[in-house]
Amino acid sequence: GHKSAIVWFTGLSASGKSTLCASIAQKLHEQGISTYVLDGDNIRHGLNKNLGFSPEDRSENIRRIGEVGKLFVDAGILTFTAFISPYQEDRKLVREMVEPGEFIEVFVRCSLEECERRDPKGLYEKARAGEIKDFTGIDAPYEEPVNPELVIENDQQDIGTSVNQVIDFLRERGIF
Ligand code: GGZ
Repeated sequence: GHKSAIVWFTGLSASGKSTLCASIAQKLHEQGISTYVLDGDNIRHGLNKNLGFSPEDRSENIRRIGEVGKLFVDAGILTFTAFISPYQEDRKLVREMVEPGEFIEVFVRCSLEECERRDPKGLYEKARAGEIKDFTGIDAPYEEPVNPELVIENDQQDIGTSVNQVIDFLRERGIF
Protein backbone atom coordinates (compact mmCIF):
# COMPACT_ATOMS: atom_id res chain seq x y z
CA GLY A 1 0.00 0.00 0.00
CA HIS A 2 0.93 3.64 -0.17
CA LYS A 3 -0.26 6.94 1.22
CA SER A 4 -1.88 9.50 -1.03
CA ALA A 5 -0.60 13.05 -1.25
CA ILE A 6 -0.23 15.95 -3.63
CA VAL A 7 3.36 16.23 -4.81
CA TRP A 8 3.37 19.81 -6.07
CA PHE A 9 6.10 20.69 -8.57
CA THR A 10 6.72 24.40 -9.11
CA GLY A 11 9.22 26.11 -11.39
CA LEU A 12 9.69 28.13 -14.55
CA SER A 13 8.40 27.12 -17.97
CA ALA A 14 10.86 24.58 -19.45
CA SER A 15 12.38 23.84 -16.03
CA GLY A 16 11.42 20.19 -16.57
CA LYS A 17 8.41 19.77 -14.26
CA SER A 18 6.19 17.76 -16.61
CA THR A 19 8.99 15.49 -17.82
CA LEU A 20 10.02 14.81 -14.24
CA CYS A 21 6.44 14.06 -13.13
CA ALA A 22 5.82 11.74 -16.06
CA SER A 23 9.05 9.80 -15.45
CA ILE A 24 8.38 9.46 -11.71
CA ALA A 25 4.76 8.36 -12.26
CA GLN A 26 5.92 5.79 -14.83
CA LYS A 27 8.49 4.35 -12.45
CA LEU A 28 6.01 4.14 -9.56
CA HIS A 29 3.36 2.62 -11.82
CA GLU A 30 5.80 -0.21 -12.52
CA GLN A 31 5.92 -0.76 -8.75
CA GLY A 32 2.12 -1.00 -8.55
CA ILE A 33 1.57 2.44 -7.03
CA SER A 34 -1.52 4.37 -8.21
CA THR A 35 -0.44 7.76 -9.46
CA TYR A 36 -1.83 10.52 -11.62
CA VAL A 37 -0.19 13.57 -13.18
CA LEU A 38 -2.09 16.85 -13.48
CA ASP A 39 -0.47 19.23 -15.97
CA GLY A 40 -1.34 21.82 -18.58
CA ASP A 41 -2.31 19.15 -21.10
CA ASN A 42 -5.13 17.72 -19.01
CA ILE A 43 -6.13 20.81 -17.00
CA ARG A 44 -5.53 23.98 -18.99
CA HIS A 45 -7.00 22.38 -22.13
CA GLY A 46 -10.10 21.19 -20.26
CA LEU A 47 -11.35 22.27 -16.84
CA ASN A 48 -9.40 25.54 -16.97
CA LYS A 49 -9.60 26.44 -20.62
CA ASN A 50 -11.42 29.67 -19.76
CA LEU A 51 -8.36 30.91 -17.84
CA GLY A 52 -5.39 32.90 -19.15
CA PHE A 53 -2.20 34.15 -17.52
CA SER A 54 -3.21 37.28 -15.59
CA PRO A 55 -2.36 37.08 -11.88
CA GLU A 56 -6.08 36.50 -11.12
CA ASP A 57 -6.41 33.70 -13.68
CA ARG A 58 -3.21 32.01 -12.52
CA SER A 59 -4.52 32.08 -8.93
CA GLU A 60 -7.84 30.58 -10.01
CA ASN A 61 -5.96 27.97 -12.08
CA ILE A 62 -3.97 26.91 -9.02
CA ARG A 63 -7.02 26.96 -6.72
CA ARG A 64 -8.96 24.61 -9.02
CA ILE A 65 -5.95 22.33 -9.42
CA GLY A 66 -5.70 22.20 -5.64
CA GLU A 67 -9.36 21.20 -5.38
CA VAL A 68 -8.93 18.51 -8.04
CA GLY A 69 -5.76 17.28 -6.32
CA LYS A 70 -7.69 17.04 -3.05
CA LEU A 71 -10.30 14.83 -4.75
CA PHE A 72 -7.56 12.57 -6.10
CA VAL A 73 -6.04 12.33 -2.63
CA ASP A 74 -9.48 11.39 -1.25
CA ALA A 75 -9.58 8.68 -3.92
CA GLY A 76 -6.28 7.30 -2.63
CA ILE A 77 -4.11 8.34 -5.53
CA LEU A 78 -0.60 9.73 -5.27
CA THR A 79 -0.98 12.88 -7.33
CA PHE A 80 1.74 14.85 -9.08
CA THR A 81 1.10 18.37 -10.35
CA ALA A 82 3.26 20.24 -12.86
CA PHE A 83 2.32 23.92 -12.98
CA ILE A 84 4.48 27.03 -12.80
CA SER A 85 2.38 28.21 -9.83
CA PRO A 86 4.43 31.40 -9.53
CA TYR A 87 2.77 32.86 -6.42
CA GLN A 88 3.77 31.79 -2.92
CA GLU A 89 0.30 32.69 -1.58
CA ASP A 90 -1.49 30.43 -4.10
CA ARG A 91 0.75 27.48 -3.23
CA LYS A 92 0.15 28.15 0.49
CA LEU A 93 -3.63 28.10 -0.05
CA VAL A 94 -3.39 24.66 -1.68
CA ARG A 95 -1.17 23.43 1.16
CA GLU A 96 -3.92 24.48 3.59
CA MET A 97 -6.61 22.64 1.60
CA VAL A 98 -5.27 19.21 2.59
CA GLU A 99 -4.13 17.55 5.82
CA PRO A 100 -0.66 18.39 7.17
CA GLY A 101 1.89 16.24 5.37
CA GLU A 102 -0.36 15.64 2.37
CA PHE A 103 1.14 18.55 0.40
CA ILE A 104 4.73 18.09 -0.68
CA GLU A 105 6.21 21.09 -2.46
CA VAL A 106 9.05 20.37 -4.87
CA PHE A 107 10.93 23.34 -6.27
CA VAL A 108 12.30 22.40 -9.70
CA ARG A 109 15.15 24.86 -9.87
CA CYS A 110 16.50 25.70 -13.30
CA SER A 111 18.10 29.03 -14.15
CA LEU A 112 16.21 31.36 -16.45
CA GLU A 113 19.25 31.25 -18.76
CA GLU A 114 18.99 27.47 -19.09
CA CYS A 115 15.18 27.56 -19.54
CA GLU A 116 15.61 30.13 -22.32
CA ARG A 117 18.36 28.06 -23.90
CA ARG A 118 16.05 25.00 -23.96
CA ASP A 119 12.97 26.96 -25.09
CA PRO A 120 11.23 23.81 -26.43
CA LYS A 121 8.15 25.66 -27.68
CA GLY A 122 9.85 28.93 -28.67
CA LEU A 123 7.80 30.79 -26.06
CA TYR A 124 10.73 32.62 -24.43
CA GLU A 125 11.79 33.91 -27.81
CA LYS A 126 8.26 35.17 -28.44
CA ALA A 127 8.12 36.72 -24.97
CA ARG A 128 11.46 38.52 -25.54
CA ALA A 129 10.08 39.80 -28.85
CA GLY A 130 6.98 41.11 -27.06
CA GLU A 131 4.68 38.70 -28.92
CA ILE A 132 3.59 37.06 -25.65
CA LYS A 133 2.84 39.33 -22.69
CA ASP A 134 3.05 38.45 -18.99
CA PHE A 135 5.44 35.57 -19.53
CA THR A 136 6.83 34.13 -16.31
CA GLY A 137 10.48 35.08 -15.79
CA ILE A 138 10.39 37.73 -18.52
CA ASP A 139 7.63 40.21 -17.68
CA ALA A 140 5.72 38.30 -15.02
CA PRO A 141 7.09 37.25 -11.61
CA TYR A 142 8.14 33.87 -10.27
CA GLU A 143 8.21 33.76 -6.47
CA GLU A 144 10.63 31.05 -5.35
CA PRO A 145 9.34 28.70 -2.65
CA VAL A 146 10.24 29.84 0.86
CA ASN A 147 10.25 26.44 2.56
CA PRO A 148 9.78 23.68 0.00
CA GLU A 149 9.98 20.06 1.13
CA LEU A 150 12.47 19.40 -1.67
CA VAL A 151 14.63 21.35 -4.12
CA ILE A 152 15.72 19.66 -7.34
CA GLU A 153 18.67 21.25 -9.13
CA ASN A 154 17.30 20.36 -12.52
CA ASP A 155 19.94 22.16 -14.58
CA GLN A 156 22.87 20.55 -12.76
CA GLN A 157 22.12 16.84 -13.20
CA ASP A 158 20.49 14.32 -15.52
CA ILE A 159 16.81 13.43 -15.35
CA GLY A 160 17.48 10.01 -13.79
CA THR A 161 19.19 11.64 -10.81
CA SER A 162 16.28 14.05 -10.32
CA VAL A 163 13.73 11.21 -10.58
CA ASN A 164 15.59 9.18 -7.96
CA GLN A 165 15.87 12.16 -5.59
CA VAL A 166 12.10 12.61 -5.57
CA ILE A 167 11.38 8.89 -5.21
CA ASP A 168 13.92 8.56 -2.37
CA PHE A 169 12.36 11.55 -0.62
CA LEU A 170 8.84 10.10 -0.88
CA ARG A 171 10.08 6.78 0.48
CA GLU A 172 11.81 8.53 3.43
CA ARG A 173 8.55 10.38 4.08
CA GLY A 174 6.79 7.04 4.37
CA ILE A 175 4.57 7.61 1.33
CA PHE A 176 5.44 4.09 0.11
C1 GGZ B 1 3.94 31.37 -18.58
C2 GGZ B 1 2.83 30.45 -20.38
C3 GGZ B 1 2.34 31.71 -20.71
C4 GGZ B 1 2.71 32.81 -19.91
C5 GGZ B 1 1.58 30.31 -22.17
N1 GGZ B 1 3.50 32.60 -18.84
O1 GGZ B 1 6.37 25.51 -21.21
P1 GGZ B 1 4.91 25.35 -21.21
O2 GGZ B 1 4.21 26.54 -21.97
O3 GGZ B 1 4.30 24.09 -21.63
O4 GGZ B 1 4.44 25.75 -19.79
C6 GGZ B 1 3.86 27.03 -19.71
C7 GGZ B 1 2.40 26.87 -19.39
C8 GGZ B 1 2.15 27.50 -18.02
O5 GGZ B 1 0.88 27.16 -17.53
P2 GGZ B 1 0.65 26.91 -15.98
O6 GGZ B 1 -0.77 26.50 -15.82
O7 GGZ B 1 1.68 26.01 -15.46
O8 GGZ B 1 0.90 28.40 -15.40
S1 GGZ B 1 0.46 28.98 -13.98
O9 GGZ B 1 0.80 27.98 -12.96
O10 GGZ B 1 1.25 30.22 -13.82
O11 GGZ B 1 -0.99 29.26 -14.00
C9 GGZ B 1 3.91 27.63 -21.11
C10 GGZ B 1 2.50 28.13 -21.39
O12 GGZ B 1 1.66 27.57 -20.37
N2 GGZ B 1 2.35 29.58 -21.29
N3 GGZ B 1 1.56 31.60 -21.84
N4 GGZ B 1 2.29 34.07 -20.18
N5 GGZ B 1 3.65 30.28 -19.32
